[in-house]
Amino acid sequence: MRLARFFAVLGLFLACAPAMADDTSQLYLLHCQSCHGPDRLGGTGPALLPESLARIKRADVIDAIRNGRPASQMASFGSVLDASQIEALADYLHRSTARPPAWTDADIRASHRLLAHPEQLPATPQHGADPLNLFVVVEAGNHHVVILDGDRFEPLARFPSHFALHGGPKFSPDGRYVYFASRDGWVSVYDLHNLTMIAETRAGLNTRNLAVSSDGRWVLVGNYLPGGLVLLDARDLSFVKRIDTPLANGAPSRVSAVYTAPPRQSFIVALKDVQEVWELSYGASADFTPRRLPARDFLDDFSFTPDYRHLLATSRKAQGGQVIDLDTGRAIRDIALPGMPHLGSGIYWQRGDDWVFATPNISKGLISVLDMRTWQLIKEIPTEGPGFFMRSHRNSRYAWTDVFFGPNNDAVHLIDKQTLAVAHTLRPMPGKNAAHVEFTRDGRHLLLSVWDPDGALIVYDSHTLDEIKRIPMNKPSGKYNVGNKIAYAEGTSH
Ligand code: DHE
Repeated sequence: MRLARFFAVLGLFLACAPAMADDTSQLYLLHCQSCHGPDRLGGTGPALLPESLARIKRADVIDAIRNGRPASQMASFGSVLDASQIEALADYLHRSTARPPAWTDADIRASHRLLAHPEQLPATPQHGADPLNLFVVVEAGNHHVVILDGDRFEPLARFPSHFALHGGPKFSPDGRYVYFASRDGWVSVYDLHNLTMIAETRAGLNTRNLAVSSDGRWVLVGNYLPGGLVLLDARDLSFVKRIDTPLANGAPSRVSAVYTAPPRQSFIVALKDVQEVWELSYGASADFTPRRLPARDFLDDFSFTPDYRHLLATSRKAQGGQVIDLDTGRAIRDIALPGMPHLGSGIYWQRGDDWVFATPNISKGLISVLDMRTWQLIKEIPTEGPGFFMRSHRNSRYAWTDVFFGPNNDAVHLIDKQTLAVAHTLRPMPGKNAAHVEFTRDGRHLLLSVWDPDGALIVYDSHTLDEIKRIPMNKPSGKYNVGNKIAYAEGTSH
């Protein structure tokens, strides 16, 4: 009798008490683990670790649990869980796991999926469009990728991507294959000739980006969790080896980003937690032993001169940037850059007889323009707010840059490349964030993203600035023209 009363009271307590840690882990196991994995490392759904959710607001996590996510398998739990349970789950997901998450070589190997055999597929394009004028468009709002014919601006294919692609997709030297990295650690390779996925591998739990060697043989992946580098075979993404980074605070240093430097036949690596820049040769003696260049700071955002002799680098922690001679390994110049320049989105162009490099700034409303001979700052162009991306083309009179942050984030500025003044400000969809541009291969047209759930990809004539077409999309983010990318064309990202 006493026992029965005890359980009745306990039941009442459990029903009334706000969800507590143990209850919450049980809720997770009951409702979430079948898709997101028992250790929250991901499964059919993305990983739910603090590192994976760092960029997602608590309110958005609560909304996703309560209402589900449209166009995904994420169901709504609003009718199953009450408000306090949903909030407790959101907090639980932002807490570290009991055991530090691990992702071993065996895990990488086991994750590998070969979905098609390229040697059994036609070796020529099967879609009837110009293979060098295709666009790869990331539709971030619903984690999809669209392949667009860059002459007719018609989609040729649309397929789901892994959770939160980040960094530009990278291409094989002939433009046949495109490689994607998701923040969730998945790397995929897609055959643009046959519009089909070839393979995928999970290289880590939290990944920054990838680079493809200019000989098309290797894919190098930079990871935050676990830190370090993972080398894959570019043909089928099979695991080649892990390249450990130095220990920092007891764990391998996180990798901020990896890049390929074609004239040097090497990968360049930005390390988040140690003051070094690494160069890994993939040339004749491709043993991937790092050449370790000591740096004066933690450098985590890079750009390069066209010949890849010089590296431009900034630290998110310190102000300014520096130019490093990659041959000698020495910093040759400090650059006076205020705020938080986003060098990775910087571009260069010819101005008169000189070449200039311009970079947007994530924390200040300005574009910094540098003379590439002297590395002097020659102009700060005021904008309507901090920006993220910049683009141009050899045949375009303007450099396009967005206002990504703040109340004016619906504006894009067109900077005259010779006068360095804002020549036009467009508001393609007033009130909606306009960001990221990419030109067609010949530079006659450009595609602009309206980064909104009810957004669009807008095609402009780059000379008249007339709108040619509007393709509705859910948060289209980056888009990448195959021809411009494989030629490392002036004005686009590398
Ligand atoms: Fe990016 C490229 C770093 C946040 C969208 N981003 C890059 C690159 C770096 C970088 C180093 C170049 C690598 C490459 O292309 O392979 N990004 C960072 C950050 O450090 C930062 C500020 C914070 C973070 O936690 O990652 C950051 N980036 C964002 C975003 O919030 C954006 C807007 C949305 C998102 O997807 O997360 C974003 N980053 C992009 C895109 C590119 C990119 C679309 C490729 C641009 C291109 O044109 O090539």
